[in-house]
Amino acid sequence: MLVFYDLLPGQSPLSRTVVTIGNFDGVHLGHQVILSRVVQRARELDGQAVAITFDPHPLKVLRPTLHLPLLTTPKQKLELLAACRLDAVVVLPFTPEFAALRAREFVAQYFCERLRVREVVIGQDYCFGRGREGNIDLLKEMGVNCGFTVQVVWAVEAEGAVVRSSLIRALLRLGKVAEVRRLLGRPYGISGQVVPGKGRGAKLLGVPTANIRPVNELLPASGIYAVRTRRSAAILPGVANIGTAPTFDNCDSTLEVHLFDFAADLYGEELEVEFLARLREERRFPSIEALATQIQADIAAARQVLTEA
Ligand code: RBF
Ligand code: MG
Repeated sequence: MLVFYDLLPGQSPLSRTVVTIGNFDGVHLGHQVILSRVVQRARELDGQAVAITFDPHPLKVLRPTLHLPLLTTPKQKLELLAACRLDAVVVLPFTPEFAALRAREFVAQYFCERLRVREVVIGQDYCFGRGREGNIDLLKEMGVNCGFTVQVVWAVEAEGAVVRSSLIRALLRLGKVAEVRRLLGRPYGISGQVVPGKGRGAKLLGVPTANIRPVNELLPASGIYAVRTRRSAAILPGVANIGTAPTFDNCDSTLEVHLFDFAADLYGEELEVEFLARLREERRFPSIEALATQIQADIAAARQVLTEA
């Protein structure tokens, strides 16, 4: 998959494209339907399948006071888009100047001149351009002169609701990772580097944990989770704790993973933790022994969940 971080005037590295546009945070089931339609139409039209997306997320520029933790890092988003079999992704730097571009100018400059678009595939409620003035009607009208058709993709429902990034964020804040998995079409994953912890897990509890410094902006609610951890190509089962370990009067919240039947040193490594099920809330235990007993029960519960997952 080719990745372009801008498309300059007079430059058209692609021709005969089928294009979609969106933020694609999370690359969830709704996005996946749009993206697979783009790929399918590109194959039918003997063209190239292209997604236009933005970095940073437009709302972070347009409404900087809004707290908008993203589901995917730019790197994760590109990996997920590549897995959808797109030919190219255009990541446009979203600046205040860019935001001021009229929808018509954007379509003319990017879709028509620089991407030679033949078909635009777009989600039913997507708006773009200054003041969100660009929509399906505007695209259909411009397509007549510019020589492209427009395909509208309807919202996807799962779990009785329209699949949206905002719903997935809300479910993660409640720790509902099993529901999130059904909306994403895969488990939610947090990437990060293994950093030194207090060394207490192995010493006091007999359960060593890898402490992970997340690169993702949004962590699931605090609690204990059954997880799978990706370490390069390997997938390792385990149990994770997100929280402050209140039994020990800590204050900072951490993400720690205990990997089953695993002993190697992981410091400095890049891992991705995938959340399959929430087992319980984090609690303050009256003694270290009581916590250790509970953790053994968590390990058994997680093993059970993971054999069924
Ligand atoms: N710490 C707590 O204070 N309360 C808990 O309920 C708790 N549950 C945990 C469950 C699992 C499966 C793991 C791996 C850790 C848990 N911890 C909990 C954190 C534990 O105290 C921590 O791993 C050690 O203190 C090492 O940092
Ligand atoms: Mg640790």
